Amino acid sequence: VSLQMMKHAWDNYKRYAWGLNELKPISKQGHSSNLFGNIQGATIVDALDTLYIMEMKEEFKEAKEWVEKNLDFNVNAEISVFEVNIRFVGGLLSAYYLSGEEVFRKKAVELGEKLLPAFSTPTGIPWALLNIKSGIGRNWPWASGGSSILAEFGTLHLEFVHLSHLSGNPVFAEKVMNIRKVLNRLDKPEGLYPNYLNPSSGQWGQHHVSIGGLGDSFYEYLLKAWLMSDKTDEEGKKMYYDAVQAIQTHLIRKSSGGLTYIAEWKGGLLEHKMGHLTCFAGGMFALGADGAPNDKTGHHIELGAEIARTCHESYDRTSMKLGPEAFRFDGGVEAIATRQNEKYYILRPEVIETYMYMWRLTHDPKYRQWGWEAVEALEKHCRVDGGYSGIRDVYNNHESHDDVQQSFFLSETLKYLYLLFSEDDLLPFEHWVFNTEAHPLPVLHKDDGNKEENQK
Ligand code: DMJ
Repeated sequence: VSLQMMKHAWDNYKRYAWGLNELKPISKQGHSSNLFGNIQGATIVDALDTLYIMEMKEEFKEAKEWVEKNLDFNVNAEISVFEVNIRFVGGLLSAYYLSGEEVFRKKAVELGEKLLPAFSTPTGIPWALLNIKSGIGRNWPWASGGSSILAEFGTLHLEFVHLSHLSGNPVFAEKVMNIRKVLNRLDKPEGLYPNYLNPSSGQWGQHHVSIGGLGDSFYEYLLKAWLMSDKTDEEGKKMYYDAVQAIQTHLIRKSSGGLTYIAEWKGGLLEHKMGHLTCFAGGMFALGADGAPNDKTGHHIELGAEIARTCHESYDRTSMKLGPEAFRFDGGVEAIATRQNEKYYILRPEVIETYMYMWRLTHDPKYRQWGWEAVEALEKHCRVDGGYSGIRDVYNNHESHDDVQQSFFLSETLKYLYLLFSEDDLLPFEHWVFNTEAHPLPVLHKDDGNKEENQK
């Protein structure tokens, strides 16, 4: 089924928005997001590995030809360093590792080089935004006193380690190792990492902590850096399990109805709200269970299972059976959005992502059932003639479509669905780690280096 869904999403993108970043499936035209500046083709690059994995060979070939002929980074564009890294660099790296086609490696390294000027700050903590022609960077005007964002500068590690590996140039890995160094020098309030860090002063901005937006994939990349290093990156491992310990103590709560959730922390006070984005953490806890210190493996799996259940409830308590952007545990509600501007669903993957990890790690059939419920809801409410669209209010009985087919729907949501219903030996966790945009990157096995040494 996810294959049919991918075909529908791809064919319509191709028909109405080929070469542009994303598709507007209702108005049947291109959608350009300013996150990628003038860089074009986000959907193509994000979808490459999904096409490959689903064995959509013709489509993969067309996509590859587009990359060869048209993907151009010599543009005057201000881009989001984070978004371009996770979608474009990540997408190109996976396409290279899966297909072995040199063009993807070349483009990934070329783009990585374009991103390097973002690190020219007094601390080496990169800017959020970068003009890839002039090399001038800056931060989001709304971010606490000129701060960089934890989830943005903390979500470069996996890709940059691979860029060094593939190019032979250590500079990429050095840049991300320095980010760790800066973080390790700082005092952390209650062991937590605030979402904001000023790249000039090296001091935290506002003490807001989140495992959802602005924080999320920083934690994910600590764990995955350790896994991707074949469990040799002890620093990443320690930072991950220490952070999870603090998250458990200060952020994780149980509602009176028995639902475990992860709250947000603002200068010591809890906001009892959980974002759709936060739902990825169920899968993360389960993935990290194996290495948990002090015999806590079972506990981490259980935590993952509880988060999965809570996020499933957030879907089940809507009329469309698709989850809202954020749901609350206060004012007499549990796992329900109370504010109008938190009721939308934009084809995000995190809940299905967690089902996929929970399925692989426990084989409890309920995760496939829950995934199937999501498929039915997507088909019923998000599928339109011209592709798939987000929904403005999942509690309404009538769809109001937002008219955007997000590129992560093809790279993540459909890929995780496909994996949920595949055998475990398709991209097995011992050999592959998924970047935060669901692009698989190979584990760098300890003996790989030796093999290369021997070949030289
Ligand atoms: C994706 O770009 C990535 O999953 C990112 O980590 C969070 N936001 C979107 C999907 O919701």
